[in-house]
Amino acid sequence: MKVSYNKTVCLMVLFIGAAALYMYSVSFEQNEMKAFLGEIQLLLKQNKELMNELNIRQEHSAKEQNKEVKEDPNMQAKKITKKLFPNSPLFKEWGDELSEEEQTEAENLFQQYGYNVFLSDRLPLNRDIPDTRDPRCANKKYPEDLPTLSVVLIYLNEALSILKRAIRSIIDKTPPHLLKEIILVDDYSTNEDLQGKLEDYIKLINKQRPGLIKQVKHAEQMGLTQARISGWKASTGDVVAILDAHIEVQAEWAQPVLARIKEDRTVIVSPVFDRVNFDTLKLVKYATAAHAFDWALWCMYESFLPEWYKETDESIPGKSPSIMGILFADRLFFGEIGALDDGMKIYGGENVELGIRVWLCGGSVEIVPCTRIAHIERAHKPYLPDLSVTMKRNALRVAEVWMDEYKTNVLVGWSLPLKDHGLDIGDISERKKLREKLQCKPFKWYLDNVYPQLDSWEDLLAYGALKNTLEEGLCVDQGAVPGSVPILYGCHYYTPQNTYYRRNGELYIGGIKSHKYNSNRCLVDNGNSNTPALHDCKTSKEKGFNMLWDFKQGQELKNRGTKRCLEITKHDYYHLVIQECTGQAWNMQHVIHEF
Ligand SMILES: [Mn+2]
Repeated sequence: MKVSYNKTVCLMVLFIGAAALYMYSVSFEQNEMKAFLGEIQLLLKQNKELMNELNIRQEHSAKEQNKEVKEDPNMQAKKITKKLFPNSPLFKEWGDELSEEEQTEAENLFQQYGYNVFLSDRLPLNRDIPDTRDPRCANKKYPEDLPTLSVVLIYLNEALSILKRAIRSIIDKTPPHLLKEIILVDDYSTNEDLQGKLEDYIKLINKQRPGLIKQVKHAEQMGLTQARISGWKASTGDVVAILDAHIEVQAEWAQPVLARIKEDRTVIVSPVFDRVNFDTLKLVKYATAAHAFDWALWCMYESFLPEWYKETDESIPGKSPSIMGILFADRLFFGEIGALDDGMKIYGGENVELGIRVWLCGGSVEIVPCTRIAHIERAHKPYLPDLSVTMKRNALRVAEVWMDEYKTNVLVGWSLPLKDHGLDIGDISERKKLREKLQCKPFKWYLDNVYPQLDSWEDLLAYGALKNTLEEGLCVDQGAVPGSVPILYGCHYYTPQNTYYRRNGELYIGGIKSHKYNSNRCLVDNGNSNTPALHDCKTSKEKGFNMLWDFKQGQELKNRGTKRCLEITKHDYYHLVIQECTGQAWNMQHVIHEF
């Protein structure tokens, strides 16, 4: 089809060319005419030759197509293979050419591990990955006599090829005199691959480098924090790196961190991660940023403080409020400041606890950009289907030990009641003793000096559902999104019905942001209609909207500017309105400070 289309185009060009030449030639003298006719003949002859060639090509092409059909039934079968798992994230951008059997195998492995084991098994252990470092990193010179490094790899049911690739990259990319040992911490894996076949690989390496790989095996699943602690306890190097096992390290990854910790043993360091896609296993470069958290203590990326940006050199270390999880520390200093909180369960919060503790108790946290580690972001984690359960509990533990008067913010962040939240946070007496012993600073110092981007919520008076005393089964709700009209709705107490009242008179509906640089949505009286409105608070302030409310628990909710009230009226059913005050009363669910 494609060939015959090309042929048609070619013929048209030749025809027009020949005709134009002919028309042109008639105005010439006869003798000259002859010469031109000769040229036309030549042109036509060439045209004929071209035609022949095109015919030959077309035939050849047809033969080729037939050949494909006849001689490679397999290939044709693949082209029409249907996607067996059209909804699986694994096959969104990968796996088009797989047979049905291969698709099933790949999908089963993906379900088991959360990343593409089928592909990993087919890639070389020492595969090349792009060097994502700032160009200045390659030119840096480091001292020869750096501290030695113990690398701890934590895993639970990791795929064998992924674990082997992590080990391979560490051995290949660390100067032998600096790499003291690699400690594999198995948090009670059950997959068979990690038994015999892994042992064989370890033997092979230890034959070349006696004692390099050590193993710590848990007899029951102890969770991420315990696994990290047991790996650290087993280590003997000057510096310990506690890593996930689904990683590959970049060139010269160890020297920048070792040099930094040699300069200052009280610095806990995180590398910069790059993302390895769980499906294609391709590397995506991540920007260098600080690590931090919101008031629910979920980790997130954060900008550095302005000083770091003034240097305009992305290869220099930057101070960070917290770490995401992977860490490097002076082995002994890590013990002196209390390692990790062993009362943490399963997953989450332990990294934030470490960050806050190190800052408050005599150390600091840094990101070292020339140390980069490629890390697979799994589609699902092996520990628990819903991590928020342990995350919430661990976060409350951090709040109780470290956050002083700001601990209520963690409850607000999780929309929990101030009293009787009903969660067992375990015994925190040892951690409180540690805080005493190390004479750590108050949490306010951390907010003021280390993480000023976090909104301290100091003036937050109340939060939770907002109900009118006339009808307590209905709650104020942010209404349709996108949209800017709050409504009354049957109480369900999820985020759309979370309201917040601040001492300055702002009233938010539909959630509160943890950071000063983010904006909430404020209740506004536009002054002329009865319909209440929700607008971005920063914009409302700039535009001078009526966004401040006088409110006392159990009393009216009155706009300071218009002197009108938020009330409810009944036509068939209750509606949320702003009108002349008739003395209706409101209650907000949880009161932080009496108001
Ligand atoms: Mn990980």
